[in-house]
Amino acid sequence: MKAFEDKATKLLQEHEELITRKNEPVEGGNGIFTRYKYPAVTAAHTPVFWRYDLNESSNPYLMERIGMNAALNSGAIKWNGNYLLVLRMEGVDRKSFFAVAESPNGIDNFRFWDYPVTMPEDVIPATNIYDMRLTAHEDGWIYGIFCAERHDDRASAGDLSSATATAGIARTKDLKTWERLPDLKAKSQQRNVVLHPEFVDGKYALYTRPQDGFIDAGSGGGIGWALVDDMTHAQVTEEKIIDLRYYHTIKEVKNGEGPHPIKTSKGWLHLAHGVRACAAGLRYVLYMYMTALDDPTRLIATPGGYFMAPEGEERIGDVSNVLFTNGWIADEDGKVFIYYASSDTRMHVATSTVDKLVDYCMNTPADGFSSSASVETLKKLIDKNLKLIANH
Ligand code: M1P
Repeated sequence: MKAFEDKATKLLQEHEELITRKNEPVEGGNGIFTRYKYPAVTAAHTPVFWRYDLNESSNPYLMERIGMNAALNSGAIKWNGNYLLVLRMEGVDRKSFFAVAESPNGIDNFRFWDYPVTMPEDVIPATNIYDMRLTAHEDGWIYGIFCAERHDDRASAGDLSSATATAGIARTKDLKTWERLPDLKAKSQQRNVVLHPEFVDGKYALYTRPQDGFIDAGSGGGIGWALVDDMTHAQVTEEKIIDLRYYHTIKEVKNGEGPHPIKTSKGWLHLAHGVRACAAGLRYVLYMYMTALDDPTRLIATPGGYFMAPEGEERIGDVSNVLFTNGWIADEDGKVFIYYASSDTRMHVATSTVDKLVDYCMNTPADGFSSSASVETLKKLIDKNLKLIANH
C-alpha cells in the first residue's frame, strides 16, 4: 500500500540524512584536542533493515521489530584507506555484539556493514561479549581482545547478577571472518586486556587489568603487563603492574588500558580510563601516560589528572558520567582520531596529533597527591608567566 511505502521511504531517507550529516569541529577547547559537534555513531545509525521488517505483509504497521539501545566502546583500525570502528552494539535485550561501521574520513559518514560480526564461541559460550581492542600485530594477524562475560555459577541460588569477566581472543585477516582462540587463562578475572602491537623479547605482550570480581578491581593494583608465548593458548603466568592506582586521583577506584599504545619517536603513547567514586556514583574519565621504547613497562610521562572528562550531553546516558575509550587511529601525517563513548550510550570522535599528545604527556605536571603539592605546581607556572609579562 502507498501509505506503507511512503512510511518506509521516509524511514530510509531520514536514516540516510543522519549518517551522511557532516560533522563539525567544536571551536575553542584547550588546544590539546578538538571535539566534534555530533556523535560519530549512535544506535540510530544502524541500518533500517536491522531494526524493521520491511515486508508489508509481516509488518503492516511498519513497527520496529529489533530495537538497538546503544552504540559504544569501539575498537578502531585504518583499513584500505578507510576508518573502521568495531562497535559494541547493545540491543534492547541488553546483549552486546560487535558490528563494523566504516567512514571515508574518520569523522562522519560512518556506515554499518550489512551484517554484524559472527563471533565463534569458546568452549564455554559467553552470555555477553563487548569492548574489543584491535591490534594489527607484527605477526601478520589482526587480533581482537574483548570481555567475555558469563554468569558466575558459584553464586548463591537466586543471585542472577554475579558474573565473571574473562578476556576473549579472536583473530582475523579481513575483519569479516574471525577465528576464535581460547580465552586468556589467568589467576584472576580480567577485563580491558589489550595486545601490544610488537613482540617484546620474542613474546606477545598483553596489557591486563586483574580484578577481584566482575566489577571490583580491588587488589589488582592497576594496569598490568604480561608476556605470553603463544596467542593460540594465551596464559598469564607473571603479571607486573605498570600503571598503578593511587588514593585521591582520577584512577583511585579502577583503571584500564584503552586502545593499544601508539609508537612515537619519544616513547609509547597510552590512552586509558580512570575511575573514581563520588556521591553520584562512579565517574569514568580518560587519561594518558607514556612508556619507554626500550622497555614498554617503564613509565616516562604521567600527566596528572584527566585528559578528557564527560561534558554536556556526554554526561547523560545509560551509565551517566562515563567516558570510555578502546579505539584510536594515528594517520601517517601524525593526525590522531580518538574514538570515545559517552555514558555507555553513543560514540564520539575527537582529533589531535601525535606531537600535541606527546607534548601534553611530557609537559603536563604529574599529580602531586595533595592540595599543597597542587598549589606549589600552580605557583611555578604563575611565577614563570608573571616574569614573562613583567618583561614585556
Ligand atoms: O560502565 C562503564 C564501563 O564499565 C566497565 O569498565 P571497567 O571494567 O573499567 O569498570 C566496562 O563494562 C565498560 O564496558 C563500561 O563502559
